[in-house]
Amino acid sequence: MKHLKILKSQVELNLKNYSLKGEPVIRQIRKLEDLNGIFHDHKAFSKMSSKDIIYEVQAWLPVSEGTSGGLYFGTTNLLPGRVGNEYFMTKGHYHKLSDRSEFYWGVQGVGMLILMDSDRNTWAEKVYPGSLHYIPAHVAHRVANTGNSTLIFGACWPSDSGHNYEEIAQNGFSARLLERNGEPRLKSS
Ligand code: S6P
Ligand code: ZN
Repeated sequence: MKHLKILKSQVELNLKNYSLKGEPVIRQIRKLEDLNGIFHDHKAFSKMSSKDIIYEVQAWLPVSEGTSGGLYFGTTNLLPGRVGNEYFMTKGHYHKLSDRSEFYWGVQGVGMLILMDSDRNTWAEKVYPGSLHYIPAHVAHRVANTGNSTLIFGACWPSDSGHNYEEIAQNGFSARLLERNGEPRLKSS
């Protein structure tokens, strides 16, 4: 019975490094080998250490996956680096229920949120501490780290959205974020 009780939430967010503490918190690590096929320079990719960690996600999923009306909270730590001239980035996905939207926000470091609509128009928003991003329904999303330090961003999404990674794994985004003369540029692929 919670009536009249003053409680402490079961999960805490460390506001400095955005790590989550408590139960239940899930952790998911993505190594370079998990990102096989997403970078365009296969030769550069094959010369790199496949066991290197590229990003780690921590999330609090308070209700079971697929529950309508619930929310999930996650944080992603994306390391700096490049495969050839392409920045380290997350796999990227549409939502399985594609009409579900999401918020991202920048916490530490700099990067780009790369977005692609269902007509395959691709654009990007700068990510930096305090940047806030509304990812509309039917828009694929991924984040690239364009800086020299770990990029940390937060995310909040509906518990019934699910992830559709297959579409991006098969067809990619219609543009790539590449480094040119020290600057990130979106280039049609
Ligand atoms: C979940 C949310 C994030 C990403 C994370 C990794 O909907 O968008 O927590 O899962 O940033 O990206 P990805 O594309 O590998 O799931
Ligand atoms: Zn998402």
